[in-house]
Amino acid sequence: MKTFSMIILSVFLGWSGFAQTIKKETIPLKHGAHGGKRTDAFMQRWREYGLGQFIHWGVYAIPGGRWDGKTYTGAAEWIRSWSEMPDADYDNLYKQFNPVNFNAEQWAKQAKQMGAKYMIFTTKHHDGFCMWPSKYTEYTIANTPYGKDIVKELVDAYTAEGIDVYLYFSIIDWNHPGYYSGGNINGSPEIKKALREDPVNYNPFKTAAQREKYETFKAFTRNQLLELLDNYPAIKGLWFDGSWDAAWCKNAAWVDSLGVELRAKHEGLIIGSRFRSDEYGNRHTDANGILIDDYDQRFERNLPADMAETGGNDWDCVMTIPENQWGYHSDWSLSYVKTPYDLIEMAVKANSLNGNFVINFGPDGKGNIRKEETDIARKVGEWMAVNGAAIYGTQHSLLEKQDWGYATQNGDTVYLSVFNKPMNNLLRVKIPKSKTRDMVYVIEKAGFLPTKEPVRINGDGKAGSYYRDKTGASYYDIVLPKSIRDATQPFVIVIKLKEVDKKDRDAYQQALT
Ligand code: JFZ
Repeated sequence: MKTFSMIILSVFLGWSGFAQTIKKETIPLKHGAHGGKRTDAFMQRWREYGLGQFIHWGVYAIPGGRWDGKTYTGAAEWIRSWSEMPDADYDNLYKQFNPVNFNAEQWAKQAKQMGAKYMIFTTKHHDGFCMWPSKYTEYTIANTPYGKDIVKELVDAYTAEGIDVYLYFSIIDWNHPGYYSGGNINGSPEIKKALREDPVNYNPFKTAAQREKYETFKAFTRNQLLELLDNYPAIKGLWFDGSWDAAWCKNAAWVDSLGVELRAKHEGLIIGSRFRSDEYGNRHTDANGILIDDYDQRFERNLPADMAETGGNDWDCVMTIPENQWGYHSDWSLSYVKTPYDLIEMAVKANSLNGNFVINFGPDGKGNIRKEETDIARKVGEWMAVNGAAIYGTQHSLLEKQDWGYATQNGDTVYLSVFNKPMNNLLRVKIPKSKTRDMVYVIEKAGFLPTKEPVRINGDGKAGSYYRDKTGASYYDIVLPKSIRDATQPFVIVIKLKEVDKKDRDAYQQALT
């Protein structure tokens, strides 16, 4: 086996204050990452979203995880692959798709109230059914009793509410005759190894006919993507799925050129790491460990533990409300259903690690958003309306993760989102030493975000107000205001940091009283 020798370099990233290990570019790649982190305004806007909404909607919403009196316990949008449901039954569902209660404006208003800044919509999931009237197949919304262009309705309604729209597009298509699955390269070490060792001669196809037909699928996929960009110029990006397939990875050169074409057609287009692999089948990061495309999409239903795990890259986390249901499932008793505060905590954690957090909704076959999701949207939105400053536009803080919750930062303002309130109502906050010699951080101001009331620091800056440890970090005890002592929900304390000369610190602390 050919082994890739790599030199591991420890690179210190000053801007975020953590050490990241990246692999030095030693393997020549034609289709690896192209260029570094984007700095344009489109990507800057993406970074500031903080919170988004995902919507999985398609004909799978009609069975809603149940067929012929039996319940499918897998993800509802995968029901076609369930042996209990005949393919022909599934493939005829679209003839009944008539979501009479669908109201795009209402969905968009709800998303806005929840605080979502972007929305990702499933234009086509693995089943191949198109929620827009694609010219390239009959299997679309145009041939349902509903008939109208759902993608257009949603793009218009969300854009009108100021919410950016991204289009989810599956490159697995169980409906197209040319589609071929070469197997999941993540799930199969043999495939992964074969592609890695001899990418030129590796052949995922069993017959020449399959290989030829796959060319029609590639042309179809390209046509559909160009069509989406033509039809919906207001969208900001494409959210790909299904790219773990060996046939797709084998076509890395073609996929790469398709990406170039899509970007040239649509200014600022944002594409995540789930679109293409390098020529050796490496996904998300290439053989040199560098992120492929604009942001890391590997954190699905899963948050990174710390900044090191993010590699310093842009990333998003898409999250289901039940354990693993994206499309509508009529029975949510099958798994734990997250509460609004579970989701808020994940959103804050994601933002504290420089990621965006996206909550998934699965409307039913009639176009209703279920009551549980509506309640969650409302409660998340109520929290965001008061505490959103802790999320929108914030970044990884120079304050480390602490027992009570997470810190996020915007300039010299630090938001302390408290999920574990200390029993004694003193919030002990650790503030690291300044990186500048002879300088230290002090808390210039502290307040309670919901009511804007200032909060006291224990000891009023006299003895006992803070202490230092061996690393030079300072610890402050913030006295939680009376109004929050019986809190039943997470809350935010906001502090303003000031960097002062060490010798001025004691004087400064006293002045604070
Ligand atoms: C995929 C889909 O199969 C699923 O139906 C849903 O649309 C989701 C958003 O994406 O599922 C995945 C994709 C990637 C991983 C797991 C499930 N992954 O990387 O672990």
